[in-house]
Amino acid sequence: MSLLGKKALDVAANLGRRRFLNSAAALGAVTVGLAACKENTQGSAASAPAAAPAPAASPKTAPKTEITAAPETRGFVGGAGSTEIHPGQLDTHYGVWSGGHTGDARILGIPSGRELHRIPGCCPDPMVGWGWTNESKAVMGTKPDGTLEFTTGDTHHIHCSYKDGIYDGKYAWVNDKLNARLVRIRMDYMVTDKILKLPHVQGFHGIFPDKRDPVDPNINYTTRVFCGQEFHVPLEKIDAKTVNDDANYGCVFTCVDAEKMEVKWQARIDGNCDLVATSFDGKLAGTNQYNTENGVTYPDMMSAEVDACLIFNVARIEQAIKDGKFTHLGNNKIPVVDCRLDANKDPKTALAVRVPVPKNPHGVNATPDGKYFVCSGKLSPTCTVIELQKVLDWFDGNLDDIAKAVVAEVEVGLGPLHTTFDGRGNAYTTLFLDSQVCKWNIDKAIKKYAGDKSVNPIIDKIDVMYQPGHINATHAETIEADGVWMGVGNKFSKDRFLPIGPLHPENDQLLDITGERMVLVHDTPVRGEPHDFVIFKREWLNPKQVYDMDDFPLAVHSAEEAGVTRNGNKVTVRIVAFAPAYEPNVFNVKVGDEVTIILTNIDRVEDLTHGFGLPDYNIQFLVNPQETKSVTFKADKPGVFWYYCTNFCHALHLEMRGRMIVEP
Ligand code: CUK
Ligand code: CUA
Ligand code: CA
Repeated sequence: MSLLGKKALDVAANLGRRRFLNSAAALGAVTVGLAACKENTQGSAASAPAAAPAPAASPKTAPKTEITAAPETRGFVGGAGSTEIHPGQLDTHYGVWSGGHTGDARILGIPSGRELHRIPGCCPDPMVGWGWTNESKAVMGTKPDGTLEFTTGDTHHIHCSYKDGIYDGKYAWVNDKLNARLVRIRMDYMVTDKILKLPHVQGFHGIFPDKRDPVDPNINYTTRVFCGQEFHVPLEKIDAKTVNDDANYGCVFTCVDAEKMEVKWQARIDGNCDLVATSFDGKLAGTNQYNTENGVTYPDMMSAEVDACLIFNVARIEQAIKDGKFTHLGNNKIPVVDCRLDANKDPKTALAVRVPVPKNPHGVNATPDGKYFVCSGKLSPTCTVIELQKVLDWFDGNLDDIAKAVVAEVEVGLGPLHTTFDGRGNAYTTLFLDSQVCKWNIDKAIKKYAGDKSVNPIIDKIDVMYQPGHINATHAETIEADGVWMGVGNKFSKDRFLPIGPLHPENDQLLDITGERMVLVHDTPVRGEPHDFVIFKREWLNPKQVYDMDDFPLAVHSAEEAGVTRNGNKVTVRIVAFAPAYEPNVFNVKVGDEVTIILTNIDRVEDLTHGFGLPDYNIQFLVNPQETKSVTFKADKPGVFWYYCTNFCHALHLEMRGRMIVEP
């Protein structure tokens, strides 16, 4: 509280139902009070923002530019069009969101904000039977007894596969921070098809696919996914000494083969990895590091005034592996290269270089023109612009000091976290503490940093509700950033929606960024906690509506193929579903049998999905048109069990059922 200005306290006293959070997300005084501590100025042109807390942990002061007004006072109507999608109309854009601690991914229509789909990955989802069917269990991974190894997850960052600098609609990847898994989603069917557990990694945070190969010009598409490790752990071996001695802890940076979903290589690093970005030429991958101190406590992690963005030379690392310059961690076969500082002092041979960035940066984002990485300051009120050609120059021995790759440090406001771009040379950075988005011009920031005091790179600021994290504009992670819509993921919604008890939704907001000034146009309540997302026009994706039966080796093609076969106490029951019936609609097994049910939906009609629920056996799943799924269980309860269709499919949907008779 001591860090809040008097005005903020006055505001707090008068807030009424706008509950004043002063401790949520607080990291202690030393972190400048990362808390929701600001009045809602939206809709009230007269009110100024609450006094900003002083950036105690930073030598910098807040920028002077304060442009804050409700959009209705701005005299500007956005050029992106209406967010209202009328009945029967389609959204113009897809939004692909991570789900956070629901462990899923989500598809939203933009600009309406309507949630269209959830794609389960690391966690079971009874809606579709994810985690119940044999096929989904095989993707998720099981223990020797056949039960799932993990049933919870925490998905943060979602990015799509590239070709020629734009999305090719093939895959999306999302990280599971909790259990260090990389989840791949097939975008043609919008289902998870592979999950990879990363060895040695805890706190798997940033991911980014590459955009082309660093060497082979013919490979102009994604073949790698880079993965960062946020938490330090003992890497060499685990014994009573190493687990207690944090001087022995370390982190790795992991490169995954995008197609095979296998680890290609890992790199030992100093410090940690937070988020990850890749260059458009395929040559560089970077990760911002907030814990260059290798600390395990707050004071440790925040002791240095300068942290870093660690940038990897992908071609050199892979050449070193070809040349046999690698070791192993543990007893797996994964090549591990040394990207620690001591081993990489000579630019001519260095595999990685550390670019200095002020205090505990969060987020690193590649500009759509391919020229820069932008790191957001978090505990410094600045964004740092790193020129990638200068980084390449350093690797070539043509830049004497890597600090010279920093070409701008622009003061944007308090608590900068993530940055996006409009393709017109402007950047948009979320300010967590200020509850604002700051629009700034990259070229002007560079000019100012070079000494031209007359330029002001700050173009606009707008209040968002409240405490924003990720931000992304249409196509902003591609070469076709078009600066039309911009999403902002706010961590707090407070008073923006009807009260629903103590757990509030979060607030994903949409802004129109076609003009000089940003316009807030839509609030979408979302179930916690989507972190990251990308938004792209619907033409870039063409999902299929009906499966191809040939893709399923177990498919039951017709009622003639349906029926029961027995092999000892293993019973296989092949069933077809076609509205509104199952064939067979009765079968017999004996107590103690191991029963496998294989179910094919032979309907070909779009949107004609059937369910399969088996009472008291805790089984439920969906089969979409032409899809086959299976479940295996032990018939341990005698009696009559009506399996029934759980998904409304027909006027006789309620009659769509059959009996499993378990004989004692
Ligand atoms: S982190 Cu969540 S707001 Cu995991 Cu991308 Cu920055
Ligand atoms: Cu099939 Cu309801
Ligand atoms: Ca630090």
